[in-house]
Amino acid sequence: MMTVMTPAGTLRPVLGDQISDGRLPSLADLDPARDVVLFAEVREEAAYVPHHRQKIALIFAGMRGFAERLRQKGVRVRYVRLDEPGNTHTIVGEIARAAASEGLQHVVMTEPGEWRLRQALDALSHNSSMRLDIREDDRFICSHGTFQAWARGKTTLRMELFYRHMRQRTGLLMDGNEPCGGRWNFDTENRKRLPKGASAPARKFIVPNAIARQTLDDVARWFPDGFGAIDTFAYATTPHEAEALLAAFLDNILPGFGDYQDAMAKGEPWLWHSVLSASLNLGLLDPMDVCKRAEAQYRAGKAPLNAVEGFVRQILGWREFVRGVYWLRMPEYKKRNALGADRRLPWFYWSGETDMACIRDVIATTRDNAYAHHIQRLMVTGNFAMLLGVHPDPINAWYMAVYADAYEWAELPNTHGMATFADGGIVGSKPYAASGAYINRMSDYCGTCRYDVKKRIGQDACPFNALYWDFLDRNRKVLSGNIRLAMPYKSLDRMSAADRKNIRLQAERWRERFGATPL
Ligand code: FAD
Ligand code: DLZ
Ligand code: SF4
Repeated sequence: MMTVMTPAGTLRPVLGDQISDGRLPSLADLDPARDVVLFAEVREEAAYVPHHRQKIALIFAGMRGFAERLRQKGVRVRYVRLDEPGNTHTIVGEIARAAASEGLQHVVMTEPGEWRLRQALDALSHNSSMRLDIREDDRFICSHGTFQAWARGKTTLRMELFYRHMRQRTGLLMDGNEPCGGRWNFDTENRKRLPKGASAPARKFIVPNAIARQTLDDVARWFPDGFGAIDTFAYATTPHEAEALLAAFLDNILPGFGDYQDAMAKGEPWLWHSVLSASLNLGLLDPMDVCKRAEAQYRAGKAPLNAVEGFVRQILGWREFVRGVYWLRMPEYKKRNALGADRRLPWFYWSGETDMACIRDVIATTRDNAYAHHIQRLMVTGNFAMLLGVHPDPINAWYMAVYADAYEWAELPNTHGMATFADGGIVGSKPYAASGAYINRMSDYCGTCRYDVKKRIGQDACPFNALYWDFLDRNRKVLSGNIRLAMPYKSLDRMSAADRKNIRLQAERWRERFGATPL
């Protein structure tokens, strides 16, 4: 009797930030009759930095929900829980284990978002007999090839020029060959301080579904001492929930997005921000769809151009740009430390125990919500770590750990490039260094702070002030030639030698006091 051999199927691992029903390149040609889709909760991913518990729960709930939806479609799913006996606790270990036990030699997956995992997968492919096909992640608007072609021959990479290029390529917010409204950028209209008494619009939050609730219980049990509150979890874990958040944002919040984009207010974690980064980065939302729907609000007269352009620039511009820079410059990019920073990160970044009202508020929302908005990340925690001279590694580890949206392709260029200037000017043309005056201008923090924002020296002086001038003084060799810093260096040079010495001593006292000691 003749036996008919069906060709072996394919193992299709799906990573925790690949929760994209119907849009994942590695599942495009899935054969439900023969293929196996693999999900693996593993300690290596969950613990290579001490992730916020909401971030772990978000990813595991996203994976569990996606696995369930695939099963309901008749797909064979192998789901490895964190507590499953035999779990090797690495992605590559679980791929090898699944391939062996399912008898599958062909593995197809979508490229990972982080360099270290790409390296591990390449090593697996070289060291085993299995055939590993890694497909490009087309859930971004700009492909690797398009970014490389744009960057070729350029000595500096500037987001603004990349963004204009992408507007032209995609036709987003274009009227023919011209940008809508005759301008590419409405930033100057987007720097308003929040008026007294004004409060942010009401926003929609997600009540965790059954899978998310079970996952939150598991994560609370598995990571009892992990960072961050867990019972305040309100993230979308399914495409349906993310769609509800997006729709509510477009209707109720987008119209005011531009005006207060740079503002900060005590006890107001969200203001007019979209809080969609975790959904976008998990794969629940498609960035091009989000941009097109924001544009449609403008075209329908439901949101002003400064708001829509500001929002589209964040996604089409910044999000795609930082990813492009990451893949263009890794692995060398991560080793950069242009300012020779060498200090420890103060413990209050984890505990929130500080008298600095601005930092205390940002750490509070970070712990409660695994979220802080961009200006808080950039001008409060990022700026302060840079002024102190904290080494880039602990800063990166902190940003990777504490935010629900943190993946290295987005986190590293923002931290190394924008917040700390560790990359020496690849992402930004100057460090975003600022004294307390900036925070006072853009927020209501200083009014309730125990420190005096107007003072530079003394125990009750705002620590940002002496640290700011000391930062400029210490880094004179690298920074004083930067034309965009000409004004502050002029002010510094007008100070007497005694003033500069006092600033240096005061800055050193702050470093000691905050535990920013040499590594
Ligand atoms: P909104 O203000 O509503 O902006 C809309 C969307 O634009 C965001 O959802 C996000 O997808 C995108 N976006 C905006 N700014 C940026 C940016 N600079 N880079 C990339 N995308 C952007 N963003 C991450 O997604 N992951 C990170 O790990 C991350 N780490 C950061 C670290 C530092 C030090 C800094 C300064 C910024 C970091 N950002 C990161 C960028 C930005 O702060 C967050 O994307 C934003 O705060 C998310 O909140 P939101 O969704 O309300 O954004
Ligand atoms: C962040 C994360 C965590 C905490 N846990 C897992 C996991 O257990 N399994 C998994 O497949 N992915 C996880 N992730 C997401 C990965 O770290 C992410 O896919 C890579 O960093 C690439 O962006
Ligand atoms: Fe922050 Fe200084 Fe203002 Fe206090 S006085 S809130 S430390 S900027």
